[in-house]
Amino acid sequence: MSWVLLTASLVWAGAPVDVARYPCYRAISPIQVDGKLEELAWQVAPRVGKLAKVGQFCGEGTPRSDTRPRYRTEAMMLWDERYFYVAFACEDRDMWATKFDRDDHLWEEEVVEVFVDPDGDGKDYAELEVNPLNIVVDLKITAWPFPKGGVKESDIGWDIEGLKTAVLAEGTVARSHNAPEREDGDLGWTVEIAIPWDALADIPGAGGGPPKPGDQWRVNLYRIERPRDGRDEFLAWSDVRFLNFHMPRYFGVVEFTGP
Ligand SMILES: [Ca+2]
Ligand SMILES: [Ca+2]
Ligand SMILES: [Ca+2]
Repeated sequence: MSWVLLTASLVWAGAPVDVARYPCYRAISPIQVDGKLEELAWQVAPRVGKLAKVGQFCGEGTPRSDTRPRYRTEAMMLWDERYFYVAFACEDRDMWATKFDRDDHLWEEEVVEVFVDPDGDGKDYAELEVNPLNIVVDLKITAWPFPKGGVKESDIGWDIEGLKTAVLAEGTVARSHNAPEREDGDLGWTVEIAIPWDALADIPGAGGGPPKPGDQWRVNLYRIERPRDGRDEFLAWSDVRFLNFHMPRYFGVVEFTGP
């Protein structure tokens, strides 16, 4: 094998160097999924850093200097033997949702999203979305291979068995586009999620069960914010380069740490 080919295959096997990385601590205290991020474990968990706008090549000319979103979004992750925990804290002056049922197409409105590719193959992964009313949509996704990306197949009938989610809204969530609650000035919403490891065994390539300390999984965290007076904003933890969340090559690297 030539050096060029060898180098190319090494790069291909791992994550690109410029994706986000995160040390996921093992929870040092029990997590109660109630939307309140008051547990000691959350207090000591690292923040991922603020989510930023995606869309370098979105075709609408969003310049890279303009990645700052309208509102702050912070996120954290934790794990234990049973669950992968994700928390979001979303500043939002105007929370709204008009979809009220499991597996509604929440991505058409305001959501936070978690994509989990357990074996990091850049092909099969789980997608979970939660809206400000704590409604959930979950899907099993197969993406087109890099560089095309995008959804090749999706199974919205798949549900994450044993999933726990909670939202704490500070303010009022408007339930229609013109509800008076859209004008009353909100503070934001926090989301607390527990995904059972066992449920992720349904993803092709996943081994099932919890990771071992030192394991690295590919994960991305997103938010969609749709203001009344401005452009919709698509935010990511690990920049996916395109206005397409389904670019698993650019998901972040989450390393699960011991003890
Ligand atoms: Ca809690
Ligand atoms: Ca909003
Ligand atoms: Ca589902």
